[in-house]
Amino acid sequence: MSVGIGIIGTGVMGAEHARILRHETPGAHLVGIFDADAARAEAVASGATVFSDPHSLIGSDRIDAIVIASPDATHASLTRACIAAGKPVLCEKPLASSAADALDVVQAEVAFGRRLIQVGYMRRFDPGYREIKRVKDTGGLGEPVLLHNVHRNVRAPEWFTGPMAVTNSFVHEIDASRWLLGSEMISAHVEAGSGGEPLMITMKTDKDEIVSTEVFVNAGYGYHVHVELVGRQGTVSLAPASLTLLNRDGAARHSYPDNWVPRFEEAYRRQMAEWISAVKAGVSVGASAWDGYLASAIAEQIAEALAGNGVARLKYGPRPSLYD
Ligand code: ISE
Repeated sequence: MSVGIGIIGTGVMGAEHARILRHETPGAHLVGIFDADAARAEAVASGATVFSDPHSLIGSDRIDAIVIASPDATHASLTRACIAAGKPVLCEKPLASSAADALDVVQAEVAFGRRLIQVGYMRRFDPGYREIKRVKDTGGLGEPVLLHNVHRNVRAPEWFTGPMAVTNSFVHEIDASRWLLGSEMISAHVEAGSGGEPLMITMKTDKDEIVSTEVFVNAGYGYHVHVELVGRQGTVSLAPASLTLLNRDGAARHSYPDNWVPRFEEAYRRQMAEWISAVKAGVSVGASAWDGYLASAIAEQIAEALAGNGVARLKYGPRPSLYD
């Protein structure tokens, strides 16, 4: 059986998900598209039905599962509509634009009684991140003590407002750090450079590990994501993600992409393939709604700390048994 997919939102990520589904994902086919900008939806549709509103797409009996890639503020209500329709959903990060809204989605899924939501924290599917996790999980570093993350964008997207460097960008490192270490974050400290960036965020985990992250969304030179895990017996880090090394004029040059789509191309592909297999098998993979809630709840508290004294004792409720 081929899974019929609907995509809501055809900006950078929605268009990329449509491309991956169409050309690189056996076992699924693109049935329908919705975007608030109908011309943009038409441009991506090429044969798929363009719906005039997201709710008729979610309700269509030709659509088995939904990808949500619309603006952050719409994620929670659309995800709840998918739960109400009993359909699996791959929702782009963040799960919601506030912790309260993300918790509301979690509660809706718990009331439904079965996991339907995967949040698009795609670093969990990146071959380099997976190798770091494998090395750590097989004891190759000894006891982990420190995780260094770097998250640099060429420039902030024009739709970035307020603390989105935390709630839209840094959420990735919250999720990746929890997943890599298998730890929960308990406190945080944040400092901003002059003019508001870069941000330097330090978190402490429930196993006393330190997680440091630089977030610099206007770094200028390229899209650059890095991570190094330090253990008592060694360290493991991502190798340069560049496809080539150019030797010229007395220098060796790796190249950087302009944004996350080429950098995480393989992660997006694997994320889609594993999501489709999980939908078929009725199981779940990747970041759950609970993981999505925690990323948003921690980000919100760090954004508040950024506007205050820089310190946060992180608070969140107990994990429902659905996510054990
Ligand atoms: C963007 O929305 C993403 O998800 C990218 O992966 C991230 O690196 C970027 O900072 C975000 O704005």
